[in-house]
Amino acid sequence: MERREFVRVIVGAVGALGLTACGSDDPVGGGANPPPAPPPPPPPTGADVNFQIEDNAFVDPAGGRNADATVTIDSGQTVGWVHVGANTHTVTSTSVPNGAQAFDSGNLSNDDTFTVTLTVAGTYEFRCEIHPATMRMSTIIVQ
Ligand SMILES: [Cu+2]
Repeated sequence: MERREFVRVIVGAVGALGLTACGSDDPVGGGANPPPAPPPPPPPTGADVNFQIEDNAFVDPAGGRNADATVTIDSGQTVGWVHVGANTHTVTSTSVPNGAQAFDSGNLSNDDTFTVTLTVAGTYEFRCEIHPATMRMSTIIVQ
């Protein structure tokens, strides 16, 4: 009689331990970890055409970089930039057609976006104010 009681106590203790160690809502429990989630895609800008901002280059949709990065839009269309790098960058106009507004994004971080709608025809040039020696002379042609 006494011995049977003892066995029941042991079984109960093991059961409780099992629940503690393997509970599905235990955040630090053992078992296989799920694979890490993939990084989210860059946010859409809603622009007609987008540059990507990498850490050493503005990149146009065709893959042109910096001085070779160019897009052509129609008057009234919107250009967007999506920051896909790690460091802080800006999108700052250095030259705009007569009568057009200069633009400056201020500091942008990863996943940030910036857009401008351009209505004055001509050639716009921009660079990164933080890295003017390397991220420069990209152009937008508005026709
Ligand atoms: Cu920069």
